[in-house]
Formats: sequence, C-alpha cells, structure tokens
Amino acid sequence: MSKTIFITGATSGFGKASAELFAENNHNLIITGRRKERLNALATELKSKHGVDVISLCFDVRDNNAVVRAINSLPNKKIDVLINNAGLASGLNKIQNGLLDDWEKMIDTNIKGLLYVSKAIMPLMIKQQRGHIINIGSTAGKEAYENGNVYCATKHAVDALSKSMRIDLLQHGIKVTQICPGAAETEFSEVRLHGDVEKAKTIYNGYEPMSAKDVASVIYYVTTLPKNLCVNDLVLTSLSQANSYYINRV
Ligand code: NDP
Ligand code: 8X3
Repeated sequence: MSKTIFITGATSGFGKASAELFAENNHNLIITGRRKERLNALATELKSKHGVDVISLCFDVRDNNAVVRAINSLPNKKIDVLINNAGLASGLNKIQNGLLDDWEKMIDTNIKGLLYVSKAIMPLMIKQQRGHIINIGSTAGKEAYENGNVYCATKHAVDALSKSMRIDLLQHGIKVTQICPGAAETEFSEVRLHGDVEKAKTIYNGYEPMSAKDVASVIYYVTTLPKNLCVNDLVLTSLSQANSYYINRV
C-alpha cells in the first residue's frame, strides 16, 4: 500500500537517498529543506521517474512559525511516516574552544527543529491513531567523543526524546524508531568543517564509511515491518567501525 512519507532534510545525504528509495517503492512524499532549487529538482525528478506525488516544502526547521505554516499549507493532512532527519554538526573543537554560533546552530536544528516538526505532525498522527516517527540519532548520541561535545549532546537529546515519544505516544498506536548511524560519507563533514571540502574527505581516510544509500535502506526497512512490530532503537555502522571510538583504519 502506498504511504505518505514526510522527510526533513531531503536536499542531501540520508534524506535525499531515502526520498529516492521510497519513491522507487511507489510511496508519495513530502520533502523539505532550505535549498529550494535542490528540493524542486528532486521533486520533479521523482515525480517523472516514479509517477508518485511529491510535495516540496522549503523551510528552516529552526523557525517554528515557518514549520507550522508549511504543514498547515498541506492540502491533505495524512502523514504515515515522519523522518526527522534534518540536522548537522558545526565545528569540531574542544569544548573550551567552541563557538557559540556553532552550538546554537546545532541545538536549534537537532533538538528544537526536531521538536517543532514533531509538534506539528504528532496531532495528525494521533487523530489517525497510527503513524511512524523515525528520528535520526547517531552513534554520537550513544557515546561522547573528543571534540564532539555539543553535537554529541544534541544527539543524546534525540536519544532521550525518542524514548519519551515512544512512551507518551504508546496509547495512540504510533511507532517511534530511532536510527543511530555511525560514519557515513554525505555532506555532513563538509558542513561540520565549515565548508572545507578537502579536510572533510580526510575524515574517511583509511576505511570505508557507510553511504547515504546504506542508511536509507535501513530507514526504508523499518517501515516495512508488520503493523504489530516496531524497531525501537537501531545502531548502524560500516564493518570498519565498532562505535564512536573504534575505527579500523588501514
Ligand atoms: P547532509 O549534510 O548531507 O544533509 C543534511 C540535511 O539536513 C540537508 O538536507 C539539509 O538541508 C538539512 N538541514 C540542515 N539544517 C537544516 C535546517 N536548519 N532546516 C532544514 N533542513 C536542514 O548530512 P547527513 O545526510 O549525513 O545528515 C542527516 C542526519 O543524519 C543529521 O541529523 C545528522 O546529524 C545525522 N547523522 C549523520 C551521520 C553521518 O556520518 N553522515 C551519522 C549519524 C547521524 P538544507 O541545507 O537544504 O536545509
Ligand atoms: C555523525 C557520526 O561519528 O561524526 O553523527 O558523530 S559522528
């Protein structure tokens, strides 16, 4: 059966790869992000390639008014799956050298943005008495690592919020899954290193990280389980990585 999948951060990385995979499997999409040209190009491509409905909503998840406006603008308020994926790391410094601007970006996007979008969509799922919220956490939400500080804190918050959502939404038949990927090569490191593309590539030196498609395949998988089954929490790494600390570099 065709579902409607709402994906935040679909202009790049996991969000874009997920949009492609869900469209390939005949699901309708609501794709979101700040980069309008990329969003519209993806919507056009997926509609023509797969014949699915794709609505693109351009907004910044840090702006609650924009989030509410965008979701209110939807012609049909039926959302089966929400993928809270939009997020970023900004900066890779010891905490004593951290920049306030980086901290605020990460806290506002990864925690408050996820909350704003969820707050707008949870009532629709409660009304339906069904739905699936998939929060993209991280191995950084399981262990803190050197220079990870505030990013790790935001992903620990996603971990706590995922547990809380699962408890509070239990009586409404809503699944809550947290997926915690380890290193995957997307635009993530480029953004974290403030646009230094060359340095970003060195993050993956000596080992094979996951790809955006790898992560999307698991996001897709958790939506294919029977109605009565829910993956609650899933940590996903490439074979070269054990956790935040141990990577087998050759
Ligand atoms: P990318 O940088 O490739 O993609 C991030 C996406 O988030 C983009 O589509 C971007 O869209 C969107 N986004 C960022 N800030 C905002 C904002 N303020 N408002 C709306 N959209 C926003 O990174 P990934 O695909 O790797 O990251 C996706 C998620 O996965 C993030 O939450 C990240 O923390 C997490 N993660 C990543 C890992 C990795 O190693 N790559 C591992 C574990 C977790 P736009 O710029 O157009 O707004
Ligand atoms: C992204 C993975 O290891 O850079 O969340 O924190 S890591």
